[in-house]
Amino acid sequence: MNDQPANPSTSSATSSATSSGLTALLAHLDLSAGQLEGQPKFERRLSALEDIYADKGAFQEVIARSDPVVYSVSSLELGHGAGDLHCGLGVIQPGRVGQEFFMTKGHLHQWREAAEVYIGLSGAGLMLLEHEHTHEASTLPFGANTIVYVPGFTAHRTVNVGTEPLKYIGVYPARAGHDYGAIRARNFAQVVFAAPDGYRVLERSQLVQQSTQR
Ligand code: S6P
Ligand code: ZN
Repeated sequence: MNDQPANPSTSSATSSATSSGLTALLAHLDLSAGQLEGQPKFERRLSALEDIYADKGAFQEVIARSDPVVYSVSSLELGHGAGDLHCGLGVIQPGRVGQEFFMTKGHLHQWREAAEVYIGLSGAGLMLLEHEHTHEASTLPFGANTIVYVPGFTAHRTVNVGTEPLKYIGVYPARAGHDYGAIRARNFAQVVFAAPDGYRVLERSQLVQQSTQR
């Protein structure tokens, strides 16, 4: 699977949506298959996500047994012009690596100004947000019947804290692109752990201190 989703947009490109005619603008959601019918879908398996988990021992234990699909995204990318939008249907499976839940890799947009709207369809999750410059971090509830607006310059990661698949749609500028590099280097400042009553959110710096004090 390609680590870096395609970003074919340029501000001078013409919109393929308008050039292919208005009849081509309808897409059907197959929610049970987690697929936008007739559109491409990629799957991210656990083996591609080692960097994001704090407990490397727990990661090795899970991966020794199997390499499950953690999440998939089926994308609708009709136009590539400066004003066009893309969207993706994301499905994060329920599961854990040690005390951490299945979650997305997380990214900033290559075009930093690009915002995104996340629309929760089903399941129970969280959205981790972190501003690239101010480093303000926030973890918002996200799932069925919620919408999260992700502003520009804000890294975002989605976490499934429930027992069923977390399904959502993200809508973003066609030219947004993905930048995984900055997040890979330092990871998100907030970490979500399973707790008897659901989950708790910790600062990663707290986590490092705790493990070095042991
Ligand atoms: C794209 C949008 C989503 C994510 C998807 C997977 O801007 O935010 O479609 O690509 O949730 O997350 P990630 O971090 O692996 O791209
Ligand atoms: Zn995004």
